[in-house]
Amino acid sequence: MAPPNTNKRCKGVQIFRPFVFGSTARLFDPVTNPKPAGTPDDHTHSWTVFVKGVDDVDITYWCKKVTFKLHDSIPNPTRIIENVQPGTPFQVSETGWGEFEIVIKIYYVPEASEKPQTLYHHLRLHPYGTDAEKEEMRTKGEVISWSYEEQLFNEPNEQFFDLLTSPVDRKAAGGKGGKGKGTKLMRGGMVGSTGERTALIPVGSRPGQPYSRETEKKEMRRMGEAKAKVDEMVKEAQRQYMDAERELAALRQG
Ligand code: SLL
Repeated sequence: MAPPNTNKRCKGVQIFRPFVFGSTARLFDPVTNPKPAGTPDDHTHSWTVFVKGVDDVDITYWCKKVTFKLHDSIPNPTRIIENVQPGTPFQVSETGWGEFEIVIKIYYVPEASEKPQTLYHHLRLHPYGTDAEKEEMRTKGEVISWSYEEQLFNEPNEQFFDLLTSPVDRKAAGGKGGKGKGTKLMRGGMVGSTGERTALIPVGSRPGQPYSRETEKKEMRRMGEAKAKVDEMVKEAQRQYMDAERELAALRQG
């Protein structure tokens, strides 16, 4: 018998889920980051590339598998990561000497009936950005290149919609199954008090977890200030233009 048609799309519905991807790299240093035995001589850094939930919230209910295509100079460059513990990153750690583009492919759970999606990440080993940002990376001893992303599910089918919005089984999701609190999943208000899966990001930031409503507000303030500055520059340019026009008119009359 044919299976029931569970592939009906939820018309007009869009659901998004935040996640983070990127890399963290550290220079080898005899004290702070010693080279593991057997590491080739020309390798200067250790690094990790990952895809994970914001604040390590579980994403395995929609993301089933992630492949990372590394540089061809690296032994078996296509790494397949699946069956991760809910609430832990999909990640690959390596050592090396050079920066390159990593092709990240995200595969969805079968219920989604969605084709995999490709992301590109430039592995950064060396401090970059403004002088202040470079200095901060040197001081911390870590080169961080992370991006916040939102996975959009457009008109998910009914079965997947239920999965996306159903209450979290904390035990299955790596928690302690009801007993005890403070599982990773509950941190930062990512899972509502009723336990449903949500798209909320945490209220505040903490080290290693920069994505929050607080950062968002700061960023908006920064953009507001930048816009005010640009508006002022436009006004100043208009004033100069009017002055020049007046000067020109006076010269023509004279
Ligand atoms: C460059 N376009 O020339 C880049 C290539 C390749 C980095 C960087 C090898 C690690 C290994 C490694 O770090 N490759 O041998 O496992 O800078």
